[in-house]
Formats: sequence, structure tokens, C-alpha cells
Amino acid sequence: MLVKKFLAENYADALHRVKSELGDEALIISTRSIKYHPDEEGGEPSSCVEITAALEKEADAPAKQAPEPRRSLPEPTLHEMSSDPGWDRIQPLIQSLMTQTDRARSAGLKPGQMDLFALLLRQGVKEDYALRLFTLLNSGKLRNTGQDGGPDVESLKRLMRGMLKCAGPIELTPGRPKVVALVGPTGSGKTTTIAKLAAQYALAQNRRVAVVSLDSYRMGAIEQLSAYGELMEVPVEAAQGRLDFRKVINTHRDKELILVDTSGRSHRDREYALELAAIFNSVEAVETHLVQGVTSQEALLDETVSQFSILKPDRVLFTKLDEGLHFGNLFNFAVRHRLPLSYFTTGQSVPEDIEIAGRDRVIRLIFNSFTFKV
Ligand SMILES: Nc1nc2c(ncn2[C@@H]2O[C@H](COP(=O)(O)OP(=O)(O)OP(=O)(O)O)[C@@H](O)[C@H]2O)c(=O)[nH]1
Ligand SMILES: [Mg+2]
Repeated sequence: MLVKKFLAENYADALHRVKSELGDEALIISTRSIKYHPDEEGGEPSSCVEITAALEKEADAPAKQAPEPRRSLPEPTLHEMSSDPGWDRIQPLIQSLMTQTDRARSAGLKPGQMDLFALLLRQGVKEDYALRLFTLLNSGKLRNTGQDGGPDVESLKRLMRGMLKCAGPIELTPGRPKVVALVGPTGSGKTTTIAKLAAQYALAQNRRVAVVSLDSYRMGAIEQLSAYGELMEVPVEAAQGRLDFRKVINTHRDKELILVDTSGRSHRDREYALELAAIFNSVEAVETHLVQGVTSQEALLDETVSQFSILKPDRVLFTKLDEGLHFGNLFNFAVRHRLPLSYFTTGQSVPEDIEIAGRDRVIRLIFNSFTFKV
């Protein structure tokens, strides 16, 4: 393999030199900007760009270096590079060897956008998503994007906001009870959130509410809910299995909202979601909210989606925002799974620590994460 360094005043010129000397097969291994003082007395520093490029076989190099006009080559993007099957094979390795800044540059990020890119990564937005956001931002397809390669935070926020889906509060269906079940991992906050929602609808909105618990698994589960139920004057009942669930739901035909609590299980317990699906199918329609703690590992969030996929959850409800430091995972999750967000919970206090999930709220959490209560 032939490896060579190319220096030029700017990235486009350096790339032009790579292509004319090594040809289109050349692989960009790294890119860096070098600062230097043009005169020895000091004064304003200048900078140049160094690209390290490689060619698999020396024989692949073009015979002649045809001089071409400067700046005639477009800046490469990750997308353009991947159209070559050879590049597809080697790209993951090369990408892992490149620095974050190199990857950003090769995706076409402008110098003025680097700080904003770094901020997104610090907030936990996946690098791949962040790169794609800037590629879109720089594609010129969006209106009002930044001038002169400046950061233009507002365009970025608008773009991210548009990728989020929020479902709004639980909508009641006139004439029949709306059945809403919360499912999710152990300790994610299902029971506490049921109590908050029951209070919202029964006390704040004066609706007829009942709570049904399918949690016969955890000691004291029904007692935990009954205590809340007594305070709010909301009936709380336990149900076990399909037939019992159907019977209990029927006894609350007069209610406007029936909230169903379920037990938490490890993400490895796939049978459990099947059991729940059978139970929910025994009644007319159950709206399912997947309850996830915002501080959970992203891989676990994904695993939980897969565990409960048989239930086809309608919404995702994120809890424990008060415990979160970075909120990029909310964006990652929404983009990856396209599940509408329903509520956020923000503490242990019942009934106050709950809010309807909003797109602006997610954007604020990502861009000013330390002003949690805004
Ligand atoms: N900080 C914080 N704690 C919360 C929040 N929501 C729930 N919790 C706490 O998380 C713990 C577990 O809450 P539960 O409501 O019992 O969770 P669960 O999903 O019902 O748990 P299992 O039934 O065991 O699966 C409790 O200590 C709650 O007080 C929240 O928004 N913020
Ligand atoms: Mg519980």
C-alpha cells in the first residue's frame, strides 16, 4: 500500500492534489489543519491542511498528473465516498482511525460548525446522527440556514425539532373507557407514573378513573397503588390473567379512563411480553406506553423496544428526567424508533412531577441541559 501526505492551503486544494496524484481510488486516512507563522518575526499565524491518503496498490496510481483548475472538485461527503464498494469495505476501519474532527470535515462540516457539532456529541447525540444533521443543514435544501458557514443554532434546532414526534396527552374516547397500559423494565417508574396520571385525570380534570394492576409479581405492588388510590378516591383492582382482566375492565365500563399497571421484568424475559399481549387482546383496545428511564443505557433502551415489540407500543414515556445529565439519547431514541413521546416525569413527587412531552422541551434539554427546570 502506498501512503502519502499532501499539503495545501485549504481542504479542497489538498483533496485535488490527492485525486490528481493518486486517482479516484485513493482513500483518505486522515485530515488535519496545521498552524504556522509565515514570517519568522511572528505576526498573524496562517494555516494549511494536510491530508494523508493511501492507495491499495502502487500500480493503481494514474500515470500522469493532469493539471486541473483549482477548486474544481466538490468537497466529499461520507455519502459520496460510500458509493465505491471497495470504500464500503474499508471505510469502517478508516473511520475508526480518524479523529472526530477528521470525520466531521470529511462529512463537509464547516469550521464555524465544529463547536456546535461537539456540543451535540457532548449531549449524547450519536455522531452518525450529528453528521447527518450537518450534511442536511449544509445541503442548501433547508430555508434560512446559516450565512458564511456560521453555526446557525436556530436552523439546527428547527431541523432536530422536526424529527421529533410528540403525541400530546392521553385522549379520552367519548362513550367508552379508554384503556391505557404502562409497560417497561423493572423500576422504570410505571406505578409512580400511573399514580400521577390518575391524579391528573381524576383530581385535576374531574374524570372518572380506575386503576387495574396486573402486577402480582412484586411484593406489595397492589398495596403501593391502593395507597395512592385511597388518597385520590380512585378504585384500584388487581387482575390475573386474560379472563380476570376482561372481567375487571368490564366492571369499569362507566369509567372514562382505566390505567393498567404491569410488573417490570428483565429485558431477557421475552415470554412476558407475549403473556401481556394475550391479556391485552382479551379487551377491545389498549393504548400501550413503553416506560423508560432517561438515564438507562441506550443499548438497554433499544433492547426494551425489541422485548416489547410484540405489543406494538403506541407511545414512549420517559421518566427520571431529574436524574439525567445529558439528553441526546431522547433525540437518538426518537429518530431510531419513531415512537411518539407521551409524557416526561421529573421527580418522585406524586402528583406534580409529570409533564406532557414537548418537542421544544427536548430541544431545550439538549441545548441547555444544565437548566433542567426551564
Ligand atoms: N428521580 C425520579 N425517581 C422516580 C421517577 N419516577 C419514579 N421514580 C422512582 O423510581 C422508583 C421505582 O418506581 P416505580 O414506580 O415503583 O417503578 P416501577 O416501574 O413500577 O417498578 P416495578 O413495578 O418494580 O417494575 C421509585 O423509587 C420511584 O419513586 C422520576 O421521575 N424521577
Ligand atoms: Mg410497579
